[in-house]
Amino acid sequence: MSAIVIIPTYNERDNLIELTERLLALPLALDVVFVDDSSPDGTGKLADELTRSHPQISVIRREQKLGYGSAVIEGFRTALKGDYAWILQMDADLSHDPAAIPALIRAASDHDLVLGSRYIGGVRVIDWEIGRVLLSWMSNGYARAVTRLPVRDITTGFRCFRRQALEALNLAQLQAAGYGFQIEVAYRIWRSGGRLAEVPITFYGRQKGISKLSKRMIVEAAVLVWRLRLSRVQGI
Ligand SMILES: Nc1nc2c(ncn2[C@@H]2O[C@H](COP(=O)(O)OP(=O)(O)O)[C@@H](O)[C@H]2O)c(=O)[nH]1
Ligand SMILES: [Mg+2]
Repeated sequence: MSAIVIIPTYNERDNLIELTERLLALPLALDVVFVDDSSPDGTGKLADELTRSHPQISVIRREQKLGYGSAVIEGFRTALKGDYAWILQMDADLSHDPAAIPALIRAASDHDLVLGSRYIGGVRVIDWEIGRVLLSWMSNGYARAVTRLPVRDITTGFRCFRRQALEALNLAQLQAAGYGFQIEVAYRIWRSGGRLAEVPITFYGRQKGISKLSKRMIVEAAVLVWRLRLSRVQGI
């Protein structure tokens, strides 16, 4: 059974080749879909070039910067048109090491959503200033306390879904962007009885390019967790 990896990109040209090499070197059959929002640095064009030599790769090129969450949703919709048993999500900036993918897929054989977790069994974040690690770690504690989601890393963007879990999600209903998007998806799957697992990963701070997720998204996520807790999730 096969797997596909969804990778949203915005100005990731300097990371794309190494990421692709590492993905294609894995000892498993994997398709890859980049979702690019017309990156000014030409990421989309480079991704198109990669598709010519690698049939496993495809690219969705969107005309405007519609945001991280919307890019991942677009990837989900595309993935569900294929017959993939597992659908993965990861960042393009080499923060997520493709070498962890086999472990994520293994855990997804008996779970609906597997989180690549920086915060189980310690804290594994390399090359982030201590303030950012603390903010992320404390945000996770806060989100866990409010939502009761029983996981240590709710905001991780390195994940593997069992196909059925994504099929059951009402993608049109997802509202949050940025970090809130990760929380909302995990919450809906959990609230509808989905089984969650965490697999330890090491997270590497980006070396090339700049972060696109903003402080505003942290505030948005902080409010979202209350909305999720207080709402009765109807459907998922
Ligand atoms: N298509 C698309 N990708 C985005 C957008 N914003 C961020 N990304 C990608 O989403 C991933 C995570 O963003 P990043 O800037 O690394 O956020 P951070 O790790 O929280 O600092 C990266 O692969 C980005 O290129 C967007 O608006 N559109
Ligand atoms: Mg990043």
